[in-house]
Amino acid sequence: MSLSRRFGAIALVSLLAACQRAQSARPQASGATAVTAPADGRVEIRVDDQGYHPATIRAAAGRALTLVFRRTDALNCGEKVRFPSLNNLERDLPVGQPVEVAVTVPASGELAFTCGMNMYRGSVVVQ
Ligand SMILES: [Cu+2]
Repeated sequence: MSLSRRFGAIALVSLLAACQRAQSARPQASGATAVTAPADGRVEIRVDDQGYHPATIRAAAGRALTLVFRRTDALNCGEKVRFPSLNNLERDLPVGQPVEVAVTVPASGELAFTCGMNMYRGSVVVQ
């Protein structure tokens, strides 16, 4: 195994460990992290080793929202955010740099987003 491949493997293992810590630390019922989208449609979402804050955004069907993801540190596996129902739309989240994703609230149900490994989860939920 080459040196760079070995470093890659170590990085992957530490990312998986971060994901698993986040899962085990997550409270069973976390209604506290839900917000209603503000009038201007901009929703700031912090990404840390516990996942997305808020993890649930309530908004009216058909509204245009701007989700502004800000990853607080490199010690978590939130380096990518992905929207499975938007044809797997994916954005990199550099640490400390806000990344805006424009979305439209679906007609019903929810618009889910996850980290690259599908372990951090959040969603925009129709009000
Ligand atoms: Cu992950």
